[in-house]
Amino acid sequence: MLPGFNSCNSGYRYTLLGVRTPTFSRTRIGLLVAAFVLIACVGAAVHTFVDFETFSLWQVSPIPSVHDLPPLYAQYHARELRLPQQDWNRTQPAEHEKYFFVSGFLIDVGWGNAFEEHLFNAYLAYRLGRTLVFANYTWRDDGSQYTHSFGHMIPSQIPFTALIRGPMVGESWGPRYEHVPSAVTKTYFDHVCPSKTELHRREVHQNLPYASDTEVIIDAWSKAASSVSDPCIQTRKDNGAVFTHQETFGVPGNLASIWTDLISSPLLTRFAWSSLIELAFDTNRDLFLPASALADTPYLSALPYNASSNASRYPQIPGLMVIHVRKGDYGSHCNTLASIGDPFVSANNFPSLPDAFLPPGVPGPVMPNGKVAGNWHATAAQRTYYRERCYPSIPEIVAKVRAVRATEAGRGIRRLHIMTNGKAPYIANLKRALWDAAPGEWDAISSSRDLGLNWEQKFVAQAVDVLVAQRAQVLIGNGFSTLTSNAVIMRLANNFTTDSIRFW
Ligand SMILES: *[C@@H]1O[C@H](CO)[C@@H](O)[C@H](O)[C@H]1NC(C)=O
Ligand SMILES: *[C@@H]1O[C@H](CO)[C@@H](O)[C@H](O)[C@H]1NC(C)=O
Ligand SMILES: *[C@@H]1O[C@H](CO)[C@@H](O)[C@H](O)[C@H]1NC(C)=O
Ligand SMILES: *[C@@H]1O[C@H](CO)[C@@H](O)[C@H](O)[C@H]1NC(C)=O
Ligand SMILES: CC(=O)N[C@H]1CO[C@H](CO)[C@@H](O)[C@@H]1O
Repeated sequence: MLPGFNSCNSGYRYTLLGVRTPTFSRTRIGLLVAAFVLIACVGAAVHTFVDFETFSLWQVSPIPSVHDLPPLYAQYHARELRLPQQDWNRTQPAEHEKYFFVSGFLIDVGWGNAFEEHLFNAYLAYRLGRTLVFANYTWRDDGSQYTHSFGHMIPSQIPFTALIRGPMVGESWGPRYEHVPSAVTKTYFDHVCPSKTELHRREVHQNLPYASDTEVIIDAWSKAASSVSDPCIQTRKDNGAVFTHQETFGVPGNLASIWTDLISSPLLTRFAWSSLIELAFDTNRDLFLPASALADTPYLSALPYNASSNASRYPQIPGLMVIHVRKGDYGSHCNTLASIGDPFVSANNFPSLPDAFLPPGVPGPVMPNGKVAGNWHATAAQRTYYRERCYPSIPEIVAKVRAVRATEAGRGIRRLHIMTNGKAPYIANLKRALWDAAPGEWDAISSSRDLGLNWEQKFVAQAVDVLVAQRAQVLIGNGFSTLTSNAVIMRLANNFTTDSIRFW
């Protein structure tokens, strides 16, 4: 048992409006934690929720005095530097080694955007036949340890391995992919590649039509990279990201050409969440799993990583519905989306999914920012439609939950988890409305704010919600949110049925 873990669970649970699940069985978790996970849960009685979505508004109550500063995840950074594919004795790449680093990756964005971009950069490196170079999940890249965001201190950089495992962060690509090199850290890349050849996105894309298909973009990078003999390639930082919202993720149809290959690649078949994230799931799992399943379900954090990644590791949780309720900035953000005519993002706009986004009077899928669709001036009816789909009211949420429960995919739903950046009084009202609309039909209704999280987990809490969302029997997501779309990607990659993926 890791010292301190037990004691920080006592009196730990927030007042859960109507959660009737007993909180036994948490105490064993400490035994199961991988050794490198630091349990830093002193002070968990002060419950904070860190919202890492784009345009986020911090929901956090004052930082407890036992933690003057945010966590720095030092043991994860150290472990990344020890990845065995990095031979620090080298002063230059070995004969066969060729690296690729997207230097202009997005910073200061929510986890949904950061994960999405990293997945696609990893796929690009794979298609180029080059070793992926990965940096940190970065809020600020000026060498600082901490940064202020919406009045709160957060880590400036979080190692990706504090959130995820798999080939995206240096694990092996596994059987049949022995030829694919394992990713390395940016620190190692700088070590073996003191000088690099920079590719300019503007040049690589200059002959491509705006918002080209993803396969076309990859092809252009492939040609550009193969014309360089230098094993050390990075993109030019001031040219920004390779894959952007405007040209790729926000353009309906643009992911179709690579989709089948992407989801069957080890990037997703060997994907896993970090032990830290899985431990947070385990700690709170009595909110999500049916009570009858608790005894026979192994803790995620106890499963060896490479014995069961993806589909087998993260099976559907029967009886659980997850809904993603974006509040805060979305009040105005949804108006902006209506003004510019943005569509659902990424996998959320796949035509195979129910609840397609089709504003009245628009002949086909909405294209981003009017750039593809031509001039866009939202009508009053279209603005209303955007509001309903992007920022539903409590009665609209309750009605949608009820309607989805009545479908075949919603049969047997007894628990609801609300992933949200909403404030406590709002969540209390929403929970009350959901209970009142279906007396006796719920066993539990929980929210992001109800999760018991240790100090390191609080700053990566959105990933915990994605893990829950990807496993729910039914998900009702926000079609404009990349956090939702990442859960959708995982569900589709793991062969969950499309009728279990719904949107407001
Ligand atoms: C690197 O060099 C050190 C010191 O010469 C040696 O002990 C170590 O085995 C070397 N490591 C590798 C991976 O070659
Ligand atoms: C990632 O963070 C660690 C710890 O702060 C730092 O040493 C490293 O340089 C960072 N990597 C990059 C690419 O900035
Ligand atoms: C799992 O990891 C072990 C040790 O790292 C390795 O020997 C084994 O081949 C791996 N199995 C798979 C399926 O990747
Ligand atoms: C996906 O699920 C369908 C049934 O829903 C099944 O027929 C198919 O074999 C599954 N595919 C994989 C790769 O598991
Ligand atoms: C390691 C592992 O569990 N891989 C599995 C990932 O999921 C696919 C099916 O979606 C399986 O075929 C793999 O065995």
